[in-house]
Amino acid sequence: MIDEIKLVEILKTKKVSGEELAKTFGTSRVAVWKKINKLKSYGYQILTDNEGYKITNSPDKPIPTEILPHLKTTFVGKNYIYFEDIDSTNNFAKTKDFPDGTVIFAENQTSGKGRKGRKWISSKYKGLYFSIILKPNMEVSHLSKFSLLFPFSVFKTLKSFVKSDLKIKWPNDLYLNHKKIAGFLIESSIENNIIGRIIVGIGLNVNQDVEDFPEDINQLATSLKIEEKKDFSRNFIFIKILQNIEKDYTKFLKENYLNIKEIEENLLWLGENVSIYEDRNLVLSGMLKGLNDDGSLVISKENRNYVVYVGDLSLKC
Ligand code: BT5
Repeated sequence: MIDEIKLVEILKTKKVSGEELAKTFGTSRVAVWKKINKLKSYGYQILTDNEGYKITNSPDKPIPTEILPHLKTTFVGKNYIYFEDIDSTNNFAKTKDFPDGTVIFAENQTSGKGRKGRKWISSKYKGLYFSIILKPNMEVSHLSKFSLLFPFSVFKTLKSFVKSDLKIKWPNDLYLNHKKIAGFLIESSIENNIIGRIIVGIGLNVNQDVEDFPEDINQLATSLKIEEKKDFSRNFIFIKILQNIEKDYTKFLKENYLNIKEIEENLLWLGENVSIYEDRNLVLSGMLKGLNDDGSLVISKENRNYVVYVGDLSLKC
C-alpha cells in the first residue's frame, strides 16, 4: 500500500524515479504509476520525465493529502472524510457512530440543509461545506450558549484576514457587508439532560461569484471573493477554522467560558429595530439590545426587556 500523504510529501520536495518510489513503499513500479495517475485526477500537476516524477502544483481542494499534513489539532479532523458529492454532510454524520472530532467535508451537497427544512446552496469547489462531530457530554442547559461558540470561532478566524464589515447574526449566521456569508446547522442528541453528540454543520461561501448563487438568494448571499475582490485559499481557511474551533471548544469544556460581551459587540443590527419570527409568524418587534449570559437575545420594547431563546431575526421594515 502506498501512503498517499507520504508520497505527496516526497514529490513536493524533490524529483524521484518510479524505481526509487517503488523501493520506498515496497511495491511495484506499476503500482506507483497508478498512484501518480490518481494524484493527477485529484488535480495535482506532476512533472514526468525519464528521471522520475515531481509535483509542480497542488490543487486548492481540501483533499486529505492537502489538509492532514498541515492540521495542528489533537482530535478535530484526525478522522477526516472527503467527498466530491454527497446529499448533506450533516446527514452523513448520522449514518454511524463516528469518533469524537470526525470532520466530513463535501465539495458539493445535493441536499444541503439549513435550519427548519430550509436549503443550503453549495456551489461545487467554491465554498467550504463540512460537519464536525463532537461528543461534549455536557448538561443541556449550556446548549444555547455552547452553540454560539462555533459561529464566534469562525467569526474570529475570518476577522483576522478580511477587511470588510463582518458581523454575527444571532443565533448563528455570519454576515459580510450586510449579506450572508456563512450558516451553521447544529444538531444535537440529548439523553438524560446530557448532550452526548453534536453535529456542527458549517457552510461558508469562499470563492463564489454573484452568478454562482441562484436568483432567489443572490440579493441575500455573498462570498469572501465578492466582498474582498480576490480569490482565497480554501485549504488555508479550512485548516485555520478547524484549529480555532478545537481551541475554543476545548477551552469551553474546561472553563465553561465564552466571551458573550465580545459576541454582543459584534452582533448584526445591535441597537437597531428588529423583528423576531417563528415559522414565518411575527413574534416580537423592538430594539436589539444585546445578549444575556446564557446566549439568549434581549429585545427592548416600550421600556421593557424581552428575552428571546429561539426564532429568526430580521431588520424591521
Ligand atoms: C443555515 O440555515 O444557514 C445553516 C446552513 C448550514 C449549511 C451546512 S453546509 C454543511 C452542513 N451540511 C448540511 O446539510 N448543512 C450544513 P438557515 O439559517 O435556515 O438559512 C438557510 C437560508 O439561507 C436559506 O433559506 C437561504 O435563504 C439562505 N442560503 C441558502 N444557501 C445559502 C448560501 N450558500 N449562502 C448564503 N445564504 C444561503
